[in-house]
Amino acid sequence: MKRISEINPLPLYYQLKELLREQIECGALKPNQPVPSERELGEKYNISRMTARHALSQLEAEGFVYRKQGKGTFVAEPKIRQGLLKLTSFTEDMQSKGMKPGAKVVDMDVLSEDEELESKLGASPGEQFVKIQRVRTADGKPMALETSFLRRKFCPGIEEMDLNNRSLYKILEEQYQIFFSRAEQTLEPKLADEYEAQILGVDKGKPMLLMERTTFLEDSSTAIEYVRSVYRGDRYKFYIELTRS
Ligand code: 16G
Repeated sequence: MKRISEINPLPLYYQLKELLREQIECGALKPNQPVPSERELGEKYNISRMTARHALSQLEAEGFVYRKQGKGTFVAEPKIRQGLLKLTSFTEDMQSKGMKPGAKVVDMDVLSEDEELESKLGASPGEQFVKIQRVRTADGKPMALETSFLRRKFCPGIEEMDLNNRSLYKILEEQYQIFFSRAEQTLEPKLADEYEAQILGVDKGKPMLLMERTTFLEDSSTAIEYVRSVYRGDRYKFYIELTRS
């Protein structure tokens, strides 16, 4: 058994947190299995309950465990490991992982006279945009809040369609013959605001990942879609392969 040591210069709570994290990552502690209580951890590793509590709350903040009121602390499901190199849709991403994709429309609107969108999408002054905001789910659980803005002249009438539990990219391809070829995307951390927290079922202030994507047609220069997606930090990790040439 690995020990927690006073001689180790790392704080005790940190040593315990790392030890538990290793047990979770190697599968010794399985998803949805209870984590030993503060008292049990205190006795087992000869540390105070306060130290054990600190370690558990750090693990919770990093998305490795979750708490159930009055029931204790449990191991969280492993995060979804999402590659960043391919231009894929949420539906394709989830299906490739054997999960059932879902979408719930929470807002749909037609906008115009929006200078920010005009400049992000290289649109003409006064052009109309369709705003589609959806909560994306995997196996019924909320994962992300996606807010897409489409140039309406390329997909007129899309605002009348029922986009619940449907793939937007599939609709764009099949009904509007819009085939994307590339996208520019950024990724940055953010904290959940009240709205995102409530709609995604997390606490306000939890870490999230904000992705912004601009998606272009096959000619590579006509932008059609600008998206802001807020992913749950406790459910996602993004990866990218680097080569040294
Ligand atoms: C992805 C895209 C989003 C797109 C959506 C379509 C980001 C960062 N990326 O989530 O731009 O609108 O897929 O998915 O949000 P769908 O075809 O399943 O509706």
